[in-house]
Amino acid sequence: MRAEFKGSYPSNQVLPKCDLPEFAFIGRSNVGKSSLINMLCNHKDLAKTSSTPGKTQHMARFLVDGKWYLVDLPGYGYAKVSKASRAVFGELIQDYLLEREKLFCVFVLIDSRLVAQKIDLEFMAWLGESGIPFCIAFTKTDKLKPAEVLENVENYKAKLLETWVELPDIFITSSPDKLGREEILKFIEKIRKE
Ligand SMILES: Nc1nc2c(ncn2[C@@H]2O[C@H](COP(=O)(O)OP(=O)(O)OP(=O)(O)O)[C@@H](O)[C@H]2O)c(=O)[nH]1
Ligand SMILES: [Mg+2]
Repeated sequence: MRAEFKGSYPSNQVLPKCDLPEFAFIGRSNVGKSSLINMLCNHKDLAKTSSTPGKTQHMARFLVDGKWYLVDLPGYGYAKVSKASRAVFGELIQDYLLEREKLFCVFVLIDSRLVAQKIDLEFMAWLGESGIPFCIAFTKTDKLKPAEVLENVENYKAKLLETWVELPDIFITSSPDKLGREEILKFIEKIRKE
């Protein structure tokens, strides 16, 4: 697998049009989006990571094998939130998600250590209302015991089933342990070929 950085963009308006499939990574600041992209690409610092939340402010695109893109989006829930509903998840994020024609699937990243957070549930509800396909990747599972991961994921599913009829595809990941890499890459391959 060969991944190359293709550019960083401050708004959806300046993002070049493209005909290749895109897979975007999104979630609260510091949840591990950039780390997961690096892990998938087998690359230590392709996407910039940081222990300070809010590191990724622009969207960055990485071309994989010349055939498809991984998109690293800024985190939500960190920058001060405007009252205008349009700005809840950031203008850049909403413009991109609503307008991108070749967006095949959004990976919503959830910190496996936390109980379901309102902002994530609202974000997924918004994706559903907007007809944007998504799946969930639980991050940082290396920080928990296996039994705790299972318990938290089961609780999360139960929470989702309070409002959703069906569960999305779910991936259990750890960036340092490379957990979930094969599963996610297989999933992307499958969607690309559909
Ligand atoms: N132990 C562990 N730490 C992780 C994992 N994923 C990310 N981290 C750490 O969490 C911090 C944030 O990771 P990033 O990948 O920069 O998070 P992000 O979601 O891109 O953050 P923003 O760009 O600020 O929204 C860094 O210190 C990472 O090393 C993981 O799976 N396990
Ligand atoms: Mg980031």
